[in-house]
Amino acid sequence: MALDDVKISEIIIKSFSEKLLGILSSDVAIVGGGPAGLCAAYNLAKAGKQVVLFERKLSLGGGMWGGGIMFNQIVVQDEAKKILDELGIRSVDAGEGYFTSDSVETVTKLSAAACDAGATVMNLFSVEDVSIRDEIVSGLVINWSSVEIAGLHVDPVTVHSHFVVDATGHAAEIARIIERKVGTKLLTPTGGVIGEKPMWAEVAETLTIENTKEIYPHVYVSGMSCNAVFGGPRMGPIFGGMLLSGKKVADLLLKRLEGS
Ligand code: 48F
Repeated sequence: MALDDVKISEIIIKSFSEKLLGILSSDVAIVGGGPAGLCAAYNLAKAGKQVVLFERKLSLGGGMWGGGIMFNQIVVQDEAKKILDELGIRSVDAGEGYFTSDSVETVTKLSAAACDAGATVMNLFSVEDVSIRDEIVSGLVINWSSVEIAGLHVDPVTVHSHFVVDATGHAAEIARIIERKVGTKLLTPTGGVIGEKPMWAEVAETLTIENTKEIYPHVYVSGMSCNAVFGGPRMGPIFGGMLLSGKKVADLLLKRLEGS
């Protein structure tokens, strides 16, 4: 077969344009492709929902690749082991309810599961704003990460989504955008982003799951951003809470979508 360079360009441009048109409206738009966002995407797409996940970086996985201090192993507690098992991620029993798995295997199998389930992944996109109608978030404003990184003055475009998940990790970027633009109207005790507290894995893991909830009409938090928003501690390289939070936000949204 003779290869035509321009034909290759045409295939990429046409198929990507179709993909982009396909995400102009979704059931759930997830911001952040770390463990929480990926687990949410997998569970929502598996249930047949139209899911798009935006990730600023080239690769999915967020803070999971490097395990702890670049030792590429992660730890999960026994409550989360069933998620590893469901995805075929091998783990080793480290005793006393702790399990450990290879972080690269965990990221890649979680990412593959989200894609296989039907989630559309838009890497290299940054969410830089939200769209709000009648005090409900109705979509996201997106731009190429390269535009953001280069500081270019290029306007973004808007996509519609019934629900948004802020899975942006420590930065809690979507919550902070809403706080900055509409004032202290978040569904937190202060109405704003409270900010994360120092490391304390046990409390942090519990609070992450407890605070996986709606923080503004049609916006939910999942993963480490729950603790940043509600003032919980950080947890370091234990990842069960991230996976369980992703599963919880998917369950909450499935109920909302079925009721709407
Ligand atoms: O940080 P990240 O892995 O969040 P997570 O899923 O997990 C947290 C853990 O990795 C770790 C921890 C637990 O042990 O404390 O930090 O809650 O993934 C967040 C992803 O969101 C992307 C960012 O590049 C990262 O991959 N992200 C952040 N802001 C934006 C974004 C944005 N505005 N637009 C697109 N992507």
